[in-house]
Amino acid sequence: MATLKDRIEEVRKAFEEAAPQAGDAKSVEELRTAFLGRKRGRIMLLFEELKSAPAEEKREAGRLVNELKVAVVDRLQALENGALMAVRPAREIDLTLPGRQRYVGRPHPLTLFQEEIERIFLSMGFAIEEGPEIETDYYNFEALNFPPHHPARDKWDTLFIKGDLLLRTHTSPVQVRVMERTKPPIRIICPGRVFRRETPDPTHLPMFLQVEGLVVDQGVTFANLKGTLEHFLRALFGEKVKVRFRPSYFPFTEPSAEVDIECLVCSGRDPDCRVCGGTGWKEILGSGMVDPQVLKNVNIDPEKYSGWAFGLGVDRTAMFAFGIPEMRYFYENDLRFLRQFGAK
Ligand code: 2NM
Repeated sequence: MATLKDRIEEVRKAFEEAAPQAGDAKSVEELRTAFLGRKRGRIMLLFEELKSAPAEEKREAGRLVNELKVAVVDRLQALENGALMAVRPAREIDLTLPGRQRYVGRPHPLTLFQEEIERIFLSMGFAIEEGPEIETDYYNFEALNFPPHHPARDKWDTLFIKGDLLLRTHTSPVQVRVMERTKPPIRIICPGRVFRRETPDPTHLPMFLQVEGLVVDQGVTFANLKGTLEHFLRALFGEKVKVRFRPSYFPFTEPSAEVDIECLVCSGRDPDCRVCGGTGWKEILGSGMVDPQVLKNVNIDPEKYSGWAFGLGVDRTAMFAFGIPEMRYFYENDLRFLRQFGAK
């Protein structure tokens, strides 16, 4: 009579014969049911028989059935993997094709323009300083010689936050902070976001970019202001550009001047020019000699030191330089607009 051990060997042989025939997922599954199925699987039946086997056979037969089961489970897994691998893609994959193209980012046009301005001043030995966008009334106005309730404040229509806090209307407070903590000589520019209560239109937005500059030292004169700003405007707009200074007023400078360059759109030839209004000139920046009261406010002795300062709207100037009719284009982030600037 065949022993349990013989029947284990029989099942093992049967599995080894059947396994190579299982080529797809379905036949692998059928093989699994035939040998490992919970009720009728041939290995499971061996486990049943094992229960009633005589004690002297049980030990070795038990070990053999277990070994067989582990071997069958392993082999079925391998067969299943093979069946999955055999499923071919509908089309062959062409590995020589290029990968999916990724978009390469680029600096925003206002960033490029601001950096151009920064490079010119850095080349003249200026340093770049930054400061908070939320300011106190003192740094935004009082230290700059605007007394409370003075009508000059109306020109800087302010977004107040709470109590003493407001959104800075210019980057001059950065210059006040630098003058407070630094001894002259001071040569800085302060780029950054500024905020004013404006109704948006083609040339005004409630947030825009500014660059302000400041020089404080012994013996600094209006001639230094004029020469430096002329050099800056020629570096930015071209060596041949015509520059003119016009008297003006700012609370923090005395005397003050507005600086114009010739209209690069019409060169003064179009009486109906939309950019210069037919004047032939375009205002680019405001400037002046720092008021002695401002120097006193930051503990710099105006008898010993003098200084000049300027302020320029980056957005407005970039519009003029690039011939853009709408300030909002800079902030809409339409790629058809943004892709026209900087490296291809
Ligand atoms: C301008 C025009 C003129 C200016 C003055 C100062 C400071 F801090 F020195 F007083 N900062 N910026 C200034 C002067 C700004 O913007 C149109």
